[in-house]
Amino acid sequence: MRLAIAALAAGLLGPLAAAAHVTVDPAAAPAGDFQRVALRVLHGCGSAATTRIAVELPQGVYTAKPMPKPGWTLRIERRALPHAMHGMHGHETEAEIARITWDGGPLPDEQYDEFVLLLQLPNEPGGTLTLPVTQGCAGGQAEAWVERPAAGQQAEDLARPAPFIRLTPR
Ligand SMILES: [Cu+2]
Repeated sequence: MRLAIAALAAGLLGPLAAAAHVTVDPAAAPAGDFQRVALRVLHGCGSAATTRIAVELPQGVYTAKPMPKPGWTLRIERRALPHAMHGMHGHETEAEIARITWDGGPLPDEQYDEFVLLLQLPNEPGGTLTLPVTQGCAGGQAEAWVERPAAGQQAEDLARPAPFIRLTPR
C-alpha cells in the first residue's frame, strides 16, 4: 500500500514539476464560449521576482477583457481588423486586442498568482487556443513562454511551452 502510494506520487509529481511554468486555467473549454481564463504564474525568472506578464492574443479573438489587479497597471494594445467584426452584444468593432500587459508587483518567486481575462474562445471545436506569454522580472530578466509543440511532440517536451486551451465541442 505504502509502495503503491509512493509510486503514484512519483508518477504525479514528475509531470507536475515539469509543467510548473506559466500555465492557463482551464486547460480545456467549449469552443465559442465566453470563458474566464487565468494565467497562473508558478515561479519567477529563476529566483527573480515577476514584475510583468504580457499575453499575446491571436487573430480572431474579438472579445478579450483583462480583470484589473491591485498593484498592477494594465496596458491594452490593439490591432486594426481588415473589416468590421461583431464583438460582444453584436457591437461593431474595427480593432481587436493584440496584447494585454500587467506591470507591477513584484511577485516573489516564493509566491503564486493568477492574471485573469475574459475571452470569447474561437469557435473551432477540436482546435487549440495558444496564448504566448512573456514574463518580465526584477533585474531585467525575462522568460518567453512561447514555444508550440511540433507535430508528434507534446507541450511537456518543451522547455518554454506557451500556455494553451483545448477547444472542446459545445
Ligand atoms: Cu516552470
